[in-house]
Amino acid sequence: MSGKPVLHYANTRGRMESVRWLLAAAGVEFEEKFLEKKEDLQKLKSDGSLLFQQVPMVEIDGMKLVQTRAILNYIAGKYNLYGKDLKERALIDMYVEGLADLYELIMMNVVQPADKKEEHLANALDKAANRYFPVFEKVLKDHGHDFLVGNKLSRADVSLLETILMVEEFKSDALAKFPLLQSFKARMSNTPNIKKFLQPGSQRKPRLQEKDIPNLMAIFH
Ligand code: GSN
Repeated sequence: MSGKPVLHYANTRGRMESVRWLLAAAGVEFEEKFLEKKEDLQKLKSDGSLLFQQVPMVEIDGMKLVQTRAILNYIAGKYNLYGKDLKERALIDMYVEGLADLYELIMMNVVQPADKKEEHLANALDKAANRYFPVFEKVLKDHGHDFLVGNKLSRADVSLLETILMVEEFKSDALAKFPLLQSFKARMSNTPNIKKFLQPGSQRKPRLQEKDIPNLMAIFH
């Protein structure tokens, strides 16, 4: 046993990517076991590894954790990325949940029917520009520190960077009107652990393409 966490999921972003991000930001090395076909998922199900017969599943500290949020909460707590008290944790939770809503909206664009894709994307980008990004621009301004909560890195900062980069994949100038988010992005991208994760060859996964969907459907449905 190497002692490293082992991530069980398909070789795609999906629900596991935020787990990869959080571990990488915490400087934790991890292994991945990729499900390549339905039988791989079936095997995990039949050997009792999946509490709800679903992945993501992460083997860590002798546990087989499932449910994405539970996994993220555990990693954030373990690696001190979850605030210093309940109030900081509440702020972090609000920021992370808001970002998760935006992330999911953008992520779902790939599965929209062809005649709805453009409208769906326009709505998602409008929400980014007019609902979510202004919130974080203001938080950075009012809070006055390099980080969203307290004066140290938290999982909220990691989620914000992950989400910004995802939005920029669809609209490269999405931060044009948000100078503090621009400097946040530059600063965060240059912290050693994250810088490493952003380099080619890391365990970060590429944006999901329409051509990848049939493979995933074959595993999960
Ligand atoms: O967030 C979570 O981990 C759960 N609330 C949902 C997990 C989930 O939906 N897993 C899917 C694959 S990821 N796709 O979106 C899954 O394991 N499906 C297989 C099945 O038999 O349900």
